Amino acid sequence: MSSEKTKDARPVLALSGGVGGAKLALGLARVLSPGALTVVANTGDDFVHLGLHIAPDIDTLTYTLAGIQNRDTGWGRDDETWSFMAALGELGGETWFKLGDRDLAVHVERTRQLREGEPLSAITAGIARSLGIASRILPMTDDPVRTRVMTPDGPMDFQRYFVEAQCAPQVTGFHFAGAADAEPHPEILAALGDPELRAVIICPSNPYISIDPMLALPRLRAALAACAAPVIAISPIIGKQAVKGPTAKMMAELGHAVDAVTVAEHYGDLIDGFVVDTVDASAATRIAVPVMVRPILMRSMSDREQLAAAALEFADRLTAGRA
Ligand code: FO1
Repeated sequence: MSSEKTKDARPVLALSGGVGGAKLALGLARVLSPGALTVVANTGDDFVHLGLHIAPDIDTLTYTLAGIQNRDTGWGRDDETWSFMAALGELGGETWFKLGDRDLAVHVERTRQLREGEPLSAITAGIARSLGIASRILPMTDDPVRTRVMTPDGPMDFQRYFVEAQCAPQVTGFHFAGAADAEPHPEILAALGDPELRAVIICPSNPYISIDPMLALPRLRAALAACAAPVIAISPIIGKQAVKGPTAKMMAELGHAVDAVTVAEHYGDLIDGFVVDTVDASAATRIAVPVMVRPILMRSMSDREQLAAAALEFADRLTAGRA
């Protein structure tokens, strides 16, 4: 897009879940000066599987920012082979959660380092460095937080709900075990308090299962509420449909209208601006904060870059309007 010379070096903080959020994170990384972007990753989806610590959203962000994500699934690595899964299946092992051969290396190495006492954030930074990523990827916390999905039949561990049950059970709510006592990573709090911070971008991730686990950390939520920089969220809903995943299904099951307005209301006072798709232009009058209306579906790299640049310009306009 723009040449290196014109790229903005002011720091930007993005909050992101997996696939949908990672697309915009990549757009932000590409329009900003190298190193200007810090992405906070949801770790509520993390779990221990086959003895390995799996961190799906960290890995989706890492692979996407490194340009080596699996383009068919959105999660996992490109050029993947599945010999390990096939061999595990022959032994009658658990195959409901697919770990590719190349992806496996990350889980094995992460688990080894965690056992040696390294914090998840340092391990994540090391993996990102090895893959040549200039942006910083920060787990929301180094403490364990686990998302549980409430259903009429009782609580379910997140990945059992999401992958094994393919989001079929009705949801009645969510619980983020450990969140109340978890400390946000100190660099997140430092970034939110930095007077130079240009913007906070809430990526078009699922508000309930990708962004809420972060907002459930009391000190992170308070720091976001107190942040001087504009906080801009991008809608994960276009019309009455989620761009990806179960967001629309969850909204309906929770008794909310399935539209962008519900997402803006969900974030409430935490956001200073909201970006909706052109098909939702008429919703703008029902949203309590300034709204930018533009295409938000990210099919191409240029879509990712243009949406990222537009969200940052929107933030700059809000900052200028405050002066
Ligand atoms: N998602 C699936 O739908 N099926 C899988 O078998 C699967 C395996 C998997 C392995 C590693 C990884 O990092 C992610 C993986 N995901 C899989 C994605 C995933 O767990 C979810 O998309 C996220 O947790 C939701 O953001």
